[in-house]
Amino acid sequence: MSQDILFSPFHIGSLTLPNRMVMAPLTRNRAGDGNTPHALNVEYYAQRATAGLMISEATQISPQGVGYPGTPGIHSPEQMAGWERVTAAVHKKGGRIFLQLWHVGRVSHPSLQPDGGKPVAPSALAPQGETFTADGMAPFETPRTLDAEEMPFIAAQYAQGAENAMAAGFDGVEIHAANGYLIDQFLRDGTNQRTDLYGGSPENRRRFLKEVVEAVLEVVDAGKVGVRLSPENTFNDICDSEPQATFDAVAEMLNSYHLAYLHVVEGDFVSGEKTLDYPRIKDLFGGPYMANAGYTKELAEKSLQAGTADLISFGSLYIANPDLVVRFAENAPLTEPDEATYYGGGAKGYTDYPFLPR
Ligand code: 8OZ
Repeated sequence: MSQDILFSPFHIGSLTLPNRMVMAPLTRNRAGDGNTPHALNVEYYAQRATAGLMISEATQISPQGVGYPGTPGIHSPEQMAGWERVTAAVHKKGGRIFLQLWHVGRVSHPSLQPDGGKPVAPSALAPQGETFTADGMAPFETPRTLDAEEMPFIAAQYAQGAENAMAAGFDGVEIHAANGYLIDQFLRDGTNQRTDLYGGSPENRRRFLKEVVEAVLEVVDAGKVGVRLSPENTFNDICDSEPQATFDAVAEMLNSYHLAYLHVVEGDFVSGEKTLDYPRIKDLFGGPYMANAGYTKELAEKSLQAGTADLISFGSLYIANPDLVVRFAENAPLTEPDEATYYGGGAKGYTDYPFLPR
């Protein structure tokens, strides 16, 4: 079997990716004051610029969209200026980077909300468990139900975030519709118990995502817009009674927009189970398909060869191996990531992972 496909080019929109390896979006909680990217973040992204494509860590579109301390935003001039330094450094190294547009919905806490108010969600259902706040772990609180009239306003904030990202030099944007955050809360019937146009049938539950995609496409070319889904992930206490039907409907809806790609977190990263028919979701979408979660070099090659994916994104491998492309190409040993330094802190466990000697 040829081992070359991982290192072969791929076109999305007007971009040529030199290889099929994508750096997955990774929350690292190391933004500076005002949730602004700073020098440390510039160095981290620049180190990883040999990826075929990089996707930024999840980045909030509004103060209401914030879910954790130290995550960056794309809604203030300072944040845009910080990101501009990141994109300039990545481009100088020959890389390409999309920004991931994020609103956490109910996965927030009053202490993180601009007015100390309740987080917002499709329905007033709190996630089970506790969340990170600036003062340590705290129980989730019951969110406020969004009015239908508020939805176009939030969709417009996604579009503003996309416009800001493009102005800050990103090559495109990824709409974060995965992992139990706001859009995913609308998609799944465990968190969406609405009886209006935004709830009930799969067609109604996908409506908010459709409106966000259409709002973003008003300001960014379709070839520069990706969407991320996680059809069976239970992270952030989310579930659906019929995930295959729900996400078949989502993939079908996304088919008509000629998007850059569909990025799918396959399986449940809490239990490790993978039961859905992902090739079906890929076929219904019809465009470039980026697979994620648990891929090794061998599994990636196998999937690309079989045609069950066009691109593969790597998360934890990219945390610990800034030169992952070279390491895969040379079958060099990989560095193990240190989970204790995933979220928050400084350079340790962030920009100090070794490169192979050159
Ligand atoms: C891990 C910790 C905090 C946030 C996601 C943005 O899962 C995240 C995230 C992951 O998409």
